[in-house]
Amino acid sequence: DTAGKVIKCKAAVLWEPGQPFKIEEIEVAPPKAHEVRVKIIATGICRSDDHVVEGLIKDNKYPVILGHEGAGIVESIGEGVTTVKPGDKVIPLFLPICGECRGCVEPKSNFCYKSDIGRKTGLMSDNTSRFTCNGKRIHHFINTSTFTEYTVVDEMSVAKIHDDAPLEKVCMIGCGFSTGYGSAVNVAKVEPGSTCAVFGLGGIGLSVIIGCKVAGASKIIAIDVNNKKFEKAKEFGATECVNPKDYENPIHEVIQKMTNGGVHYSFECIGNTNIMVSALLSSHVSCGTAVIVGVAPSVSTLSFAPMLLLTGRTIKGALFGGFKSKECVPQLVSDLIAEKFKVDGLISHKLPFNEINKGFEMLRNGESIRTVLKF
Ligand code: PAD
Ligand code: ZN
Repeated sequence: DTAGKVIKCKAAVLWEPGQPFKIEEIEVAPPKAHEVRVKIIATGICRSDDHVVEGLIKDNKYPVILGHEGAGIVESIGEGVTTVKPGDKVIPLFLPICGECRGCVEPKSNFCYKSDIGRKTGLMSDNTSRFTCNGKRIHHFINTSTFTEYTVVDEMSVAKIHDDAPLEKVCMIGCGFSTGYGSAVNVAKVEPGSTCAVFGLGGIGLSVIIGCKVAGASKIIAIDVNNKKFEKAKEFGATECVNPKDYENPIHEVIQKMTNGGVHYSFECIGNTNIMVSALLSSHVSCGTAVIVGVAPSVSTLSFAPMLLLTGRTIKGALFGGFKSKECVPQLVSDLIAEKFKVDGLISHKLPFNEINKGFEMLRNGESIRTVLKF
């Protein structure tokens, strides 16, 4: 029994930006009050992790254990924890739900003020870390840290899921699937018969396509500079695929022409501010909505003529597809078990955890959609 004791285990530590991950033996302290220690069984690799490796997220703390798309089993719980117990299958939540802040009490908001996304402390909510390596403190990452055999999360950052959940698949619900799918069904609120354009066909963009299709869109235009992504996009429901490199005109002109005046809904799933403006320009002049999903470098800004909005366009964005995580994740998992949607096609590769650097290499060179690391 490991409850109450320090656990020594393997983790992928990022000592500083621009470096490969190093598999290290770390110590994981027991959970304090209102905290949960989780044995991670599987974790996906998301581009947001890579943004931190590249140093694009200003003020992120290093050394750090990244990873936020995981699934696992509760090993032990701290005092006062009531929503999970040892042995439960769980998904860590990079966007917590404290249930009390202004973000949580607003029915239309899913952004909890206790999230570490804006604050970037790299710590638990009591401002300390549960990880050490060779006597050095290692930081947490956005309330999750799943690139480790064991992690500790605040109770507000973990959801109990169905006992039958296949953990190697449902980890996709921890980020990629929910973010993309929710961007279509919750944030844009795509309607039957509407037209959509999806920029960037990684795990996020493909999940947007799944959402657009479920919502009954009549046209789903998939856009990527890598032709290898088109086969999957069509499989998920794209009606047309466009590579901007095949055209001399700017991509928004191509989309405007293809749709006789712009799409109802466009989605930026890359993290490129130029493409964010392209997405806005691709939307219908007076009733189009552009949804920003990609995470741009934190020092960047958007610039476009206000007249683009005055004619009636909308630009909006959301984290985690607008889902209130702790309430919605268990339902999404149950829906997956009931085969209301599939995530299998999103997972292009599976690797043992210690090959994490290979997984990131495949993301960077465009070979993979999602790689799931197995412990
Ligand atoms: P990914 O790298 O797997 O996919 C991005 C795709 O964009 C790739 O297929 C690229 O080929 C393509 N691409 C790159 N440049 C261009 C271009 N100029 N024009 C067209 N296509 C291009 O990433 P992902 O799907 O894991 O993540 C996508 C973004 O979403 C990324 O910025 C990530 O940080 C962000 C994200 N946001 C949230 C959220 O809550 N809002 C959650 C998770 C990820
Ligand atoms: Zn992610």
